[in-house]
Amino acid sequence: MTNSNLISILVLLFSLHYLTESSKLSEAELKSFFDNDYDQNETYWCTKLQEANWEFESDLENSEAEENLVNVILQAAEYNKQLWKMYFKDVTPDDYQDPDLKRKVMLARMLGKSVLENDKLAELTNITNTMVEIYSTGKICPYRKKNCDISTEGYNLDPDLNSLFASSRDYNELSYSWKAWRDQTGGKMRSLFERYVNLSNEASVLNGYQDNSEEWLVLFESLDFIKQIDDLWLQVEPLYTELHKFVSSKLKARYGDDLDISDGLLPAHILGNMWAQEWTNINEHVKPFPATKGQNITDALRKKGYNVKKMFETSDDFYKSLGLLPNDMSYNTAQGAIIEKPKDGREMVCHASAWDFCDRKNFRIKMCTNVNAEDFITIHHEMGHIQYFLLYKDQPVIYREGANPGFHEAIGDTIALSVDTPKHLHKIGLLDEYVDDYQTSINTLMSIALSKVAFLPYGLLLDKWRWDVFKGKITMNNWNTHYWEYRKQYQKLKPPVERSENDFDPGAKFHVAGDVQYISYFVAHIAQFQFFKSLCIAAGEYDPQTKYQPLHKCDFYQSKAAGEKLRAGLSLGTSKHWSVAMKAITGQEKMDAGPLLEYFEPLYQFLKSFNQVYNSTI
Ligand code: X8Z
Ligand code: ZN
Repeated sequence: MTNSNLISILVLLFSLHYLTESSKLSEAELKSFFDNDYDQNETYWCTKLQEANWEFESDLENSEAEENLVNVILQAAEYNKQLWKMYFKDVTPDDYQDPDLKRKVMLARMLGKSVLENDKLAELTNITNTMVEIYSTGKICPYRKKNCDISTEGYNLDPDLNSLFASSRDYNELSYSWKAWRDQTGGKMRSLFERYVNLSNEASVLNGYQDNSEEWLVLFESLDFIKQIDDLWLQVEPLYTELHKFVSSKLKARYGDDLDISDGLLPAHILGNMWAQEWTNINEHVKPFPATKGQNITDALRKKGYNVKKMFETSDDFYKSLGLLPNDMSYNTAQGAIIEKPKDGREMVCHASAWDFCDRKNFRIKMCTNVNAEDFITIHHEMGHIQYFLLYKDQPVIYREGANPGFHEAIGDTIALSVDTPKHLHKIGLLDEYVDDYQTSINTLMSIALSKVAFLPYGLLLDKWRWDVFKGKITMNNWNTHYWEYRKQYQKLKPPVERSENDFDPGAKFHVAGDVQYISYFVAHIAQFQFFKSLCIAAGEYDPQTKYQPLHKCDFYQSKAAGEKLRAGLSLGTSKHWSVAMKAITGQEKMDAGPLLEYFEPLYQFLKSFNQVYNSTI
C-alpha cells in the first residue's frame, strides 16, 4: 500500500468516526461546519480525485493508476454518502434563512454518482474508463495501406487523423477514414454505453431525479433551460442556414460529381473536421473573396519560429495584459503540466483539458499541442479555464465552479475572439500586412463563422440526443438512426456511407465516450459574444450606438477595464446564480444571441445576397 493510500484511509476512518449519527445543525453550526470541516474534507477528496484521475489519463496503460482511480472514487463516495446521511439527508435549503447557507445546502446535497453502491459505482467507473481508453487509443489503417500493421503504421486521432481531416481533399480517403475511425471507436462501445446509461440513470433516480439528463441540467439552474436554448437556436438558425448554403455551393464547385447535395444535405466528412463540428480547415476553399490577400496563421506561427511553449506564453501575455493573473504554472512541465504528446509512445487522453487540483496552487493543462492555428486558439480556451480557476480560488471549495458549466467554456473563447482579429495578429507579428477593407473583413468573418456559427447546431444536438437516450425516449435499436435524424435536422448533414444500428456514431466523440455533458459548449458559443461585446465596450473598442467600428474588429488587448469586467464575474465562482455573474460581466442577466448576430451582421448580409444570386443562376 502506498503512503497516500494509507493517509486516505486514515482520513476516511476519522471522518466515519466523526460522522456517527444524523443531526440537523442550527444556522450557526452549519455555517461553521461549511467554513471548517466541510471545506477541509472536500478539498482533501477533490485533490485526491484529481491526482488519481490525472495519473490515469496521462498513462492509460498503467493498470495501477486505473485501479487507484477506482479506489479513490470509491473512498470519496463512501465519505460523501456518510456526510450526506449525517448532515444533508433530512434538510432542504428552505430550512435555513441565510441565502448563502441555502445555496451551500442546495449544492452540498448533490451526491452525484457517489449515491451508488460500491459494486455499481466501480462498474460504472470501469465502463467510463474503458470507453475513454477505446476512444483515446483508437487507430485505423491508412487509406492507401488498408492491411497495415496497426501498432506501427496505424493512424491515431491526434495528430494523424486530425491533420488528415484538416488537409486532405480526397473524397474517398476521407470517407474511408471517417468510417474506419467510427468502426474502431463508437462501434466498440455500444453495449458499454447501454450499461453506462442504465447505471447513470439508476444513480439519478436514487438522487431524486427522473433520469440522468435531469440531473445534468440542474447545474444550469433554470426551470425553462431547454426553452431558453431552443429559442437561442431559433435566433441563430437563419445565419447557419445561409452559411450552410454558401459552403454547399463552394464545395459543390470543388468536388463536382462526387458530391450530391440535391437533398440539401452535406456529407459529414468533407468539412475539415472528424465530427464536422467546426469547419475552419476548409476556409481556403470557401473564401468569399479568394483573390484577397490573407495569411495562413499556421504558416506564420511556423515561420516565426513558434514552438509549443511560445504559443502558451503568448496566450499568457494576453491575459496578463488585461491585468488578470499569470497562468504560467499551468503550462510549466516542471510542475507537472503536459503540453506535448509524450514521445515515448505512452498512451494518454490527448483531448485538451485544464485541471484545478483544489489546493489553490496547483493548476495544470494537459494537451497534445501541435504548432498550428487551431491549437493556438485551443490554448487560449484552456487558459480561460485556468484563469477562471485562479479567479475563484479563494472561494470556499463548494463554490469553485463556473457560474454554470457554459461560463467555464466561454472565457478562453472570449479572449480568442480578440486574439483572432487581423488587428491583433498584426500587433503580435503573426500577420505581416493588415488591410482594413470590406473584402478582407468578409473573409475574416467567414473564417470565424466556420468555427463559431458552424458549431452551433452540433453543440445543441449532441446533448439533445443524449437527453433522449437517458429519458428512454428512444431505445437502443434506434440510437444511431435518431442521432442521424438530429444531424440532419439541425446541421443539415448526412453520413458519407450507409449507417446501421450496428454502428454507434455518437461514441466516436470524446465527450460521449468520456461522460462529459456538451450543451455547455452551445451556451458558451452564445455567451462568449455577450462577454466579448461587453469587454469591447469597456475597452473603448466598440460603441453600440454609433457602431463606428464594427464589433468583429475589436481587440481589447491591454485593456484593464475589460479585465476588470471579467474579474468581477469570474471571481464569484458559483457562489451566486449565473445571472448575477452574467450581469457583472455584461450588464444584463440573460443569455442572448443578439451580440453574436451583431458580430456576424456584415457576413449575414453578404451571404444572403450571394445565395440569392446563386440560387437564381442554378
Ligand atoms: O472539448 C473542448 C475543449 C476542452 S473543454 C478542447 N471543446 C469542445 C470539443 O472539442 O468538442 C472546445 C470546443 C468544443
Ligand atoms: Zn473547455
